[in-house]
Amino acid sequence: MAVSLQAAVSNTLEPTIVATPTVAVVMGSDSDLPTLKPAVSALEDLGVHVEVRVLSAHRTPLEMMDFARHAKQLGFLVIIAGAGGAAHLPGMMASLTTLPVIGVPVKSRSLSGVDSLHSIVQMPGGIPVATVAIDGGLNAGLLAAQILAISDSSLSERLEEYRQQLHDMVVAKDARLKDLGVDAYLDVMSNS
Ligand code: AIR
Repeated sequence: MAVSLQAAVSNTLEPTIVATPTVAVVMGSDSDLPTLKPAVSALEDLGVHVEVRVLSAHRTPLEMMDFARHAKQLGFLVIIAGAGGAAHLPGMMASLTTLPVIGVPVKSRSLSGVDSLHSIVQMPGGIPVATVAIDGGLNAGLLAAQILAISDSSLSERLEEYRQQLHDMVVAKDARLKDLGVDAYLDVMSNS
């Protein structure tokens, strides 16, 4: 999907120019990148343009605000925001833009991501964040693609193909399990 090139107009920071951006994948720390990588890969595999940024609601609040306020002008259509612990990034981004925001709770060391999940999912009425599972980067990417596919029929077809591949994979596993039996199937699984 071609989106025209636009520069951000910012009072506080230098404008960022993004080439044909569609989905912004933002995270509170680079330590969140492994969780967000499946979102980036899924979108790129589906031919969707992605821009990836580290923006912390607590450590770089002004940069986070600037990006969220200008995301629409920059040409983004959907924002995926991942954070862990006191994970305020998705909600704060959602409060600053009417673009759809998909929140990804990142698994934290102390509380296994339940803190992140609760911080993201319990938004007040009026400011929605579509929250996926803890470490649900892949589904965030797919959900963003499904939102874009509403107005992009070729992307919609690629998503149908992806679903068909998922279906065929499970059917093949079922046939193999029937063929090998439980013990041999588990042996093959543990050796692969
Ligand atoms: N974080 C960063 N700024 C605000 C928050 N909530 C989160 C990051 C990361 C966690 O703090 O999203 O999941 C730990 O970050 P770090 O940089 O210490 O690894």
